[in-house]
Amino acid sequence: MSDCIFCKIAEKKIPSKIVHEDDKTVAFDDVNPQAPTHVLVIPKRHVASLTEMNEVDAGLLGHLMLTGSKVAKLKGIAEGGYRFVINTGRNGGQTVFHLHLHILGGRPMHWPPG
Ligand code: DGP
Repeated sequence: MSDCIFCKIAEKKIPSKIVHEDDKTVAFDDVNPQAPTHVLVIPKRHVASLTEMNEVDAGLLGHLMLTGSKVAKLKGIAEGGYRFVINTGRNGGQTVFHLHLHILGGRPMHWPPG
């Protein structure tokens, strides 16, 4: 989508620190990290949020999770543990409306989240 910042990151039209890329996803460092390691994994295809996904997207969603797990290993946080977050919609705290998986690690996480 032309005015979507994460589409522009996926298309390399704006710079980011890319950690991993394949034919379906791009993973890059969050510009405003909330933990020592904070990476976002996005589908290259524009999808506004998890709410827009349905049964035909099950493969892509699974791929997003497995890519997140791969990134956690690449970043060296898999052994210590990490957290996946998908903020969805207004009450979910979503601010960028292109589906993204947060991978947070490098410190103990709190529960419940804020
Ligand atoms: P969310 O609140 O779940 O929609 O998270 C959006 C995240 O995206 C937030 O942690 C900051 C990050 N972000 C926003 N704009 C940019 C950007 O231009 N580059 C990068 N690398 N991250 C961004």
